[in-house]
Amino acid sequence: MKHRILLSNMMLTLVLLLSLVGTASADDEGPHPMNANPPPVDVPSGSAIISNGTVSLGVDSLGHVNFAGTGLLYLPTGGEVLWVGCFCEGWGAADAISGTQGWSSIHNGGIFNVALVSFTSTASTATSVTTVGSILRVTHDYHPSPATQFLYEIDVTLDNISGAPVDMRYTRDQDWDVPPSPFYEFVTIQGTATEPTVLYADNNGFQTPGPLFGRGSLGAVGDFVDFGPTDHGSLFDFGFGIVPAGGSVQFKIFYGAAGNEANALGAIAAVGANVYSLGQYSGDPTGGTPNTFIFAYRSPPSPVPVDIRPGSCPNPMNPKDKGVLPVAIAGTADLDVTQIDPATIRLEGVAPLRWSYQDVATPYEPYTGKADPYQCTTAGWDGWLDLSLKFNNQAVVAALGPVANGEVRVLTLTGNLKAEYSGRPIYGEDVVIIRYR
Ligand SMILES: [Ca+2]
Ligand SMILES: [Ca+2]
Ligand SMILES: [Ca+2]
Ligand SMILES: [Ca+2]
Repeated sequence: MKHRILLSNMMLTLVLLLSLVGTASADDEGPHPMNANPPPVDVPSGSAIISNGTVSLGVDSLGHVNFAGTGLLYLPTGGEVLWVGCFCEGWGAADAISGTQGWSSIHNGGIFNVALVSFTSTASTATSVTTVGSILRVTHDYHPSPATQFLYEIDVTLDNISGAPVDMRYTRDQDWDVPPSPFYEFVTIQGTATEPTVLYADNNGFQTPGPLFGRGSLGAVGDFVDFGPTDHGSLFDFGFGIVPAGGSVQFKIFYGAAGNEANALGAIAAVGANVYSLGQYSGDPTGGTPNTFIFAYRSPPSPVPVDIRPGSCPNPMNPKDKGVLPVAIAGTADLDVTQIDPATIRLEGVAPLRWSYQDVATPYEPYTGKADPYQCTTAGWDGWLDLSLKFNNQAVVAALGPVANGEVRVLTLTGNLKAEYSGRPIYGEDVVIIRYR
C-alpha cells in the first residue's frame, strides 16, 4: 500500500511542478494519479506551520496535523515522521448516544462531518475550532509546552452543544514513519491498561479516526514495547462518559520528539502525561536514537477533596507566618490517598516540604468551584486515611503575589497518582482568607 501511496504523492508533486512551469500539454496530456487514493485536501487559508525551535508541526485549520510539507518535524535531525508516505494523521469526535461522529485527516479517511468555526495562529501557536454536526464543538489549542522543548502541548476541549446528554468520544491516530528507516519502525504504547478513559489502542495508524468504527490492529493491541520493525503507528480511542447538555471535557495531548528514548520519557513525565506512543528507528529501538517521536495524552484531572488547615474553617493565611502551612488531601471510599504520588503534589506550583499519612480531615463538597471562605468544614478525622502535607508558608505566599488583608483567595492543588495506578492527574482547591497578624 505504501508504494502506491508514495507513487501517488510523487505524481501529484509532478502535476504541481508542471502546472507551475506552465507546460503547454498539461491541460490535455497531464499525468494522472495512478490509484484511488484521495489527493491531499486543499485547505487554502488559515492552516499554519508552527515551531518552538526544536519541534515543528504543520497544523491544518481543522485541527489535524500535516500541512504544506510539514507534519511532525524534529529540527535537530531534520527528521519528519508524519508528512511521509501517506499523510495518515487524524482526529475524530463522537457522541455514542446519537451515533453522531466526525473526523478530520488527509489520508485517514479524509474529512467527514467536521466544519470550521475559526482558525488562528502565530509563529508558535495555532488554535482550531470546529463542530461535529450540531452535537459537538471541538477546540484544538496548539502551543509549546512550558515544561519541555521536546513536546508541543495541545489543549483539547470537547463541548456538548446539543440540547441533550452525550456519550463523549475522541480518537487520535498517526502512522509513524520514522527516519532514517521510514516504513520500517518500532512502536511502543504504554499507559492504556490503567487509564480508564482509554477505551482501546493499537498499532494501526492507518484507520479512519471516527470513534464509533470497529478496529483492526496490525498485530499489537493495548500496551506493548518495541513492536516491529514494520510499517505501522498508533491509534487511541478515548471515552469520557456521559456529559450533560452544555457540559464539556478538557484534556491534553502532545506531539514531539527527542534525540533518544531517555529524553523522550523525561519529557512525557515532565508534562504529566500518562499514556503515550513512541515511534523509533529500526536500528535502535532501545536507545531511541537518532530520534524518538512522541504522541502523549494527559487525562482530565480527577477532582479530590483538599483541606487547608484541617479542623479550621474558614482558613486564615498569615503572609508574615514563617512556619508551615498544613494541607490535607482527604481520603474517601473512592480515593485511596496512598495511590497519590506525593512528590508530584504542588500547591499554587509549590512542592511540599514533607508529608505523612494520617486521618486529619473530612471531605467538604463540592471539591472544586469554591469561592466563599465558609465553604469548608471544621470536622477533623472521619475514619478515612488522608495525605497530610506541610508547605513552606512563605513559598506559597510568594506564589500568590500581592495580597491584601481580608482578601479571599482560592488555592489550587495539582498532582498525579503513582504510575502503577495510572499516573492520572488530580486537582483540588480550598479557600483562604488573608489575615496579617
Ligand atoms: Ca509507519
Ligand atoms: Ca524503545
Ligand atoms: Ca480547613
Ligand atoms: Ca480523613
